[in-house]
Amino acid sequence: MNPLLQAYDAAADRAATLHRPLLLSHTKPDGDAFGSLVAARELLRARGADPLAVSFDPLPRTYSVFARFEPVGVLGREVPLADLDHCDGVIIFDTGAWNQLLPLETWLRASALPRIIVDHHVTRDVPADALIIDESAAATCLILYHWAVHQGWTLSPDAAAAIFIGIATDTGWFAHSNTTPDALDAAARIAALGVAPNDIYQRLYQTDDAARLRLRAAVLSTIELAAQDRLAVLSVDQETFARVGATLADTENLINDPLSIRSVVVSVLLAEQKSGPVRVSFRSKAPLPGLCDLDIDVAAAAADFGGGGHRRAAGARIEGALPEVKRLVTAHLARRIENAEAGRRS
Ligand SMILES: [Mn+2]
Repeated sequence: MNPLLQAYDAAADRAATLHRPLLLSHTKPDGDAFGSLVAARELLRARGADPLAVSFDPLPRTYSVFARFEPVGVLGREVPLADLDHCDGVIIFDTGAWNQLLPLETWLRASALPRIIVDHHVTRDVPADALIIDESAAATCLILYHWAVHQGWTLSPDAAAAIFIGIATDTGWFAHSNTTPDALDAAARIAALGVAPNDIYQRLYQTDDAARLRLRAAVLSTIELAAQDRLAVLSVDQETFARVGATLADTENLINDPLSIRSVVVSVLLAEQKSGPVRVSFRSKAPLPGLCDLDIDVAAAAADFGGGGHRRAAGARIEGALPEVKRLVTAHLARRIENAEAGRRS
């Protein structure tokens, strides 16, 4: 039997024993994280459970598309830590890495509750009793879709819409290199259930306020090119956030803009936080004959700074002042690109 199907069954058996599973995802949650939490809550409720979906951070303004669903409580706000005592299991979506679960790391490490992880990332160090891992899946929501279909669980309209959002956002609206026939097929089937793609698109991408566009203008003006224009580096400091009235969450997707330059193969965005390390995101283009002759693994680059992610999309948190971190990261990526270039020529 296909090991993935075995994993679906084993995780479903585990989940069936849980009356009040705690549903978690990563810090700085994205569309796939919220989508997984909303959809899993719906699916498990329909199985008779009473799941508690919790987010470490409030819904970012860029994801107001989720405001139409029952809210996901924020840990320490709507959901006090004591509420977690009533849970009898933990299901973690879209991450398996301790450094993305920091607000509950101590609690989770001390917990004896059964733990299920559903994820599509390569980087993973959190142990679990049941795992559904599909690194080839475009989104955790896509795994959730296949899991539900395999188990014969019906998708409610909210579950279907949440899954669509997760797939659509993780693939950059079906444009990134993870846009597989499988992702398109699932999206088509979900659309056939009554989820209108244009409704989702408008709610996702046409609801910004002016501050976000001003932030985009400010961040794009910081662009620096290195490594024979193959590397683009953007940065944003706290002064800029304050001036345009935007927050860290508003930087979402800005990192993709420099990839519109023909010569650029890697894009980096550095964001200064109010306190703590600089948040650094990495993106790389897929090789394409005549257009992109390099294949840069940004997950490996991020790992060199203690981060992780996917081959074409990764992130890290790096201690230090913004200009210093920028120099460090620029030099590191430039070296990787030059090494890849040298390897290609030899
Ligand atoms: Mn994801």
